[in-house]
Amino acid sequence: MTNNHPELFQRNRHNPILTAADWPYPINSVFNAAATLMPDGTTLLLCRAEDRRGHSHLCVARSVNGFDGWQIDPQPTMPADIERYPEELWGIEDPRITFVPELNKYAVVYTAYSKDGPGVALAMTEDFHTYERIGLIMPPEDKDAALLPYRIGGYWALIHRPVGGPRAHMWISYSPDLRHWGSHKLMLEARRGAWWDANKIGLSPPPIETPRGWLIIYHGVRMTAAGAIYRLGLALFDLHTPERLLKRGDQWIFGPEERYEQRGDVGNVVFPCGYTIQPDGDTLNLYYGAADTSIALATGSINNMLAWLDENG
Ligand code: BMA
Repeated sequence: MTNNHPELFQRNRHNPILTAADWPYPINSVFNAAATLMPDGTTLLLCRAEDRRGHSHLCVARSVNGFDGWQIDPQPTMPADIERYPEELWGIEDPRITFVPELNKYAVVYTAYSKDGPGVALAMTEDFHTYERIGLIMPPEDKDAALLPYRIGGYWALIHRPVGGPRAHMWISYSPDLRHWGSHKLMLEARRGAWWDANKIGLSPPPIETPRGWLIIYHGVRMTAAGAIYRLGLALFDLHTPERLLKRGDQWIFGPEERYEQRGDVGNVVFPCGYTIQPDGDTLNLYYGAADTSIALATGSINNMLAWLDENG
């Protein structure tokens, strides 16, 4: 099938916008960053930085315009806390930020890499300086998780991607207190066979709330003889019953095309963990890890994504 639509995302001409060379201390790579707009309009990225042991920690970078002039914390903002949280033994990765108005705090959901595999951990913060860990909320193997910003029917909701068998799907679970999780529901299944999103999918950035539903950008992993290709697709879910799928796109909408996406520690990977929305309420800045090596930015329109789903869903 040909691309009979204009591209939904435009890459920033400064891409990649952050690399290890920008870092104030030695690291191997920086990628898969969570994002949020602070009350003063500053863009905050909570970046996954990987050291030369291969272990990751999180580090804050701030920018007034969201693409350059980054102020990077002089040391790791959130290192793994192995003493108190042994499940963080091999580092912490791939954060997603959700601002939670009821608590007036940001929820940071991240991957804790334990010796039994990756699990989902949660920490709360007000300022991105100090973090109050809640600990592991989904045991291994589970990752690609984000919290919804408010309770649904009285319960907090977490989207995540457990791995139980040969295929890995997106699930949603509910909690009265952010600590105890249940009412697990299958949300979106990986397809089979030749599909771009066969066998393994996962949530990319946190869901985007729109009047028509939760718009979800998810990644699909296509295994080929030359390795995996990580690409992005769209799906829309009911606002009040988020496990209810309304529309799913058949084609991927964004994939590795530029050199910095195709080459790096893990080539052919675009992996967004965060976005910000510009003051017009429609323009989305999508921050993505490129080839597990650097951070890049692409910009799109929420309305155009919804219109694309109407035509291609
Ligand atoms: C996935 C993720 C990411 C990474 C990607 C490609 O499993 O957990 O951390 O960007 O693999 O290596």
